[in-house]
Amino acid sequence: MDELYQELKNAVITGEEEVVVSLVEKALAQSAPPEEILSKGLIAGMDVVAVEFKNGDMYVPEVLVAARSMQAGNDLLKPLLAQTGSSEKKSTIVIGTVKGDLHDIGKKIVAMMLEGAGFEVIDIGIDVPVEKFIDSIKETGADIVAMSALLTTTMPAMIDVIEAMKEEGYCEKTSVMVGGAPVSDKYAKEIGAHYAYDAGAAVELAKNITPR
Ligand code: B1M
Repeated sequence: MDELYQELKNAVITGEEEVVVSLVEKALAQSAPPEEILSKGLIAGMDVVAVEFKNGDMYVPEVLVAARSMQAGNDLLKPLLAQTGSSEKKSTIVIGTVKGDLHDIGKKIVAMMLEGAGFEVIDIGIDVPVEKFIDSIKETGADIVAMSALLTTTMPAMIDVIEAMKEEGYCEKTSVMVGGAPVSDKYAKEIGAHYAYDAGAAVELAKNITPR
């Protein structure tokens, strides 16, 4: 089975969606536990992608293709994991691009990489108003709220969300993570959030700031 997991991991890294799907099916046919296929095949592959992307050895299109292939495999496993109740409780992350901002691509990559790393990710889209962030935290009991902004003019919307979280009493329980091209570590500190430079760093950060 180790050989099959290695093949699956490599297929995720190279983004061969059809190969990923057929290897997941093959592993299931051989009675491999779904959580093992997820961790030793799919997540193991995305872990490599995260590191390579962070180091500049992989580029956006390759990451998107890898993440898509990982998701295709994950889609086969999801119902089985839910059915058996065998999926261990994963941290939940609500992610969105802040109000006034329509940039989607980077946020999507971050969301897919987080999902690839085993987090439960709820992507609430772009141009997300404060109330939608708060409602989503309320509904999901999110461990982390992750906000993306690509415009200098929309960065302050992150502060609005954090202020609303304080008012609603969520800041104790829910960590805040921010990112996007104009956002910096300094800015994140000023507004009381954690900062990740890119999708690989976001995965590392999320692992560090939530109990798993
Ligand atoms: Co716009 N845009 N755009 N744009 N756009 C930028 C951001 C800009 C830098 C271009 C420029 O002028 N050089 C500039 C912003 C200037 C500024 O404010 N500093 C700009 C502008 C001005 C605008 C408009 C105002 C243009 C206009 O209409 N006059 C307008 C605004 C619309 C709006 O949002 N209200 C606009 C519109 C658009 C399009 C719709 C055409 C399109 C977006 C399409 C889409 O997303 N579906 C678009 C695009 C594509 C860009 C550029 C060219 C590329 C952005 C991108 O997707 N990068 C961009 C120029 C640039 O960045 N070089 C630009 C690839 C992506 C993988 O990287 O999003 O940075 P990025 O995500 C990275 C990291 O930032 C990080 O990880 C990701 C992966 O590594 N990251 C996080 C992102 N979110 C994170 C969250 C985290 C952690 C890390 O934790 C939560």
